Amino acid sequence: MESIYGNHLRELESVMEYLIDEINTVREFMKQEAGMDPVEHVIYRIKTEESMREKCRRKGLPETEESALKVIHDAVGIRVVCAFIKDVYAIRNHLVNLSNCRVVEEKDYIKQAKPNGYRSYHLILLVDEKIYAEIQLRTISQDTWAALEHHIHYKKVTTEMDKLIISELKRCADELASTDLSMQTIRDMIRKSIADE
Ligand code: 0O2
Repeated sequence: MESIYGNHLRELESVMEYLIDEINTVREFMKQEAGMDPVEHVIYRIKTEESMREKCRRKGLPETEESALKVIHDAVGIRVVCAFIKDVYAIRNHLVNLSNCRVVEEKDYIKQAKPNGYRSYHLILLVDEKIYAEIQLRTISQDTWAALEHHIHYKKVTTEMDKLIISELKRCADELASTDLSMQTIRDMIRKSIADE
């Protein structure tokens, strides 16, 4: 069977590499400036053939190159996990200002969490007016929570136990968000105290 990406796989890879390079550049810059790596880890992938076809079916789209590259925007996916909330926004600011990238969509699920408690910053960029890439930026706590929640993400809620699990997860998400804010405040205080010395 022909690839759903036609002959564009190499282009997808090179856009992914370009964005990773940019993330590393701002990461290095911030490291030099503040003496601390703002990024805990980065993961990235080109959506697999099977996963892209499954997404097309789920969205009622034909399994074509057009759907995979133009209608669906996460063939290229990058997740940047930071220790602190302010670093999420600093990296976001760098990416949205890249001259060859146009912001197509931004969803700030950190300021406005999903009803289930999901928090993350989602950015869709159109690179060189050609290739879309989805970048998810989040803190370590948000990432830990999302990984756990992923197990039940697509599960139908049927039993009382399911409802309890969902409400407990939401409670954890809110507690983690409050801890993220406290950790940010502590870091700001440490930096101020060092600067004042
Ligand atoms: P995968 O396998 O992670 O790629 P769309 O991208 O159009 O299907 P939507 O709702 O417009 O969906 O986009 P949104 O809200 O920006 O979410 C896209 C991605 O964010 C998802 O990708 C997940 O990776 C992640 N995400 C969104 N909501 C949740 C959530 O409640 N829990 C967790 N754990 N992750 C979430 P995919 O394509 O669903 O899956």
